[in-house]
Amino acid sequence: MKVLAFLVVFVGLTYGANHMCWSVDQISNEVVKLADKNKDGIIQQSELIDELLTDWNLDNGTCLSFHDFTRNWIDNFHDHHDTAHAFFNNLDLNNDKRLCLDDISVQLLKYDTNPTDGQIQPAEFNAFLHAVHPDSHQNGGRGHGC
Ligand SMILES: [Ca+2]
Ligand SMILES: [Ca+2]
Repeated sequence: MKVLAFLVVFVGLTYGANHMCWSVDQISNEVVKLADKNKDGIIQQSELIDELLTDWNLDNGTCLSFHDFTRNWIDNFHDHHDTAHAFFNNLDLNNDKRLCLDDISVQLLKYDTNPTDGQIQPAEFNAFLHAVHPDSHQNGGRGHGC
């Protein structure tokens, strides 16, 4: 039994996974639900900033530390720590262990194509998440172990 537990942990650490077995699609839906405060089905940039400022403890109003990002991401979306870690690294383009609003906006804006309106439609966020989330290419977007 101990060996099995070890293997489960090891596989989780190696390949990443989600404690709730949420797929990348489910995580994407939950992010939109959480951020879309005015319930119009679209994430406005102001909503994204509000979400990160109010609830995720942005440092000086501009950047999230590695710890704050991963803690909030895991609390809200149930990824394993190593998955959240890998996700953070994918987003942290300049590798300074901080995730700043500019980093996030620049990457999200690439997916603002459907329509291009300065807002994030659910399909756009989904495309973004599939591009940057470590589980998107594993086990149908569920990571291993699900
Ligand atoms: Ca909205
Ligand atoms: Ca858009």
